[in-house]
Amino acid sequence: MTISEELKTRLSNALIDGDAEIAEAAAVEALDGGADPLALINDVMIPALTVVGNQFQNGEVFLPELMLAGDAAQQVSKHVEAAIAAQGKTSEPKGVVVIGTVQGDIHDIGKNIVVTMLKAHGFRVVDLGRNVASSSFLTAAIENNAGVVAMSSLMTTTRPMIENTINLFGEVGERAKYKMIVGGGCVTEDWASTIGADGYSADAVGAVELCKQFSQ
Ligand code: B12
Repeated sequence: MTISEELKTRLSNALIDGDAEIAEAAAVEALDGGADPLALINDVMIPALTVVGNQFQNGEVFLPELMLAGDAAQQVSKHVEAAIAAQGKTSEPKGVVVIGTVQGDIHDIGKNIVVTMLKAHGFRVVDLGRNVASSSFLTAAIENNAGVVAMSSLMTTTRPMIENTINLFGEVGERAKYKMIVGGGCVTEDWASTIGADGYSADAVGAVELCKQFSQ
């Protein structure tokens, strides 16, 4: 079902203003009304957070406002993730995916959405959380006999940690055993191919598609 323009605007404004209470209530209203959780992310949450991100970059708002918007987004995410999980219908086990946000980066809202989507599609997900060292990705991949290693980075300053991790797997002779996929706001397809990643996607649906493709 499509969300009314009024509800979209209310949710979007609440996210931009960092009003967690109104944002959460609007998200619940939309989901209860049959809104597609992925449409809420793509059509409302990401555009609203992009507005806040740009305002922050331009010095129109500061860290406290960014944090409030982040908190509001997490409240929305909680319900969106529950709705995605409720839609999960796969019983057949798929492969193992080790995932985390790279070292130095604490952004995890998008990564958590990817985790939820993967679980809903039957993958066993080893979520290492955020600020994850390259060596932790390696250890977890080996210990869990993973098929895919997925890395998220939202900042240009931490993006090199993705490359470091891929290189570390190569240095210890483990690179060929895993498909390594990348994503997050500052990652592009071109950059992903220059560092030798096996796959890139701009969103959680694409992340699931990559993992399915690599688990066949
Ligand atoms: C919310 C937010 C925060 C919150 C984070 C809360 C949290 N728990 O995540 C808080 C307030 C804590 C925060 C802190 C900071 N932030 Co901030 N933040 C944002 C903001 C507004 C939204 C990010 C977000 O959640 N987007 C929504 C999700 C759903 O989208 P997503 O993460 O991109 O994920 C989707 C896809 O990318 C993809 N995906 C994600 N991961 C993966 C992985 C794989 C493998 C695949 C295939 C796909 C995939 O699927 C997801 C779903 O579709 C962005 C602005 C923006 N435009 O993104 C700035 C932004 C990322 N932050 C920024 C900055 C600078 C910071 C701080 C350094 C600020 C400061 N001075 O302290 C700190 C970082 C501290 C640190 N060490 O990490 C900058 C980064 C600039 C840059 N290019 O390097 C941005 C871009 C804002 C800006 N325009 O300046 N931030």
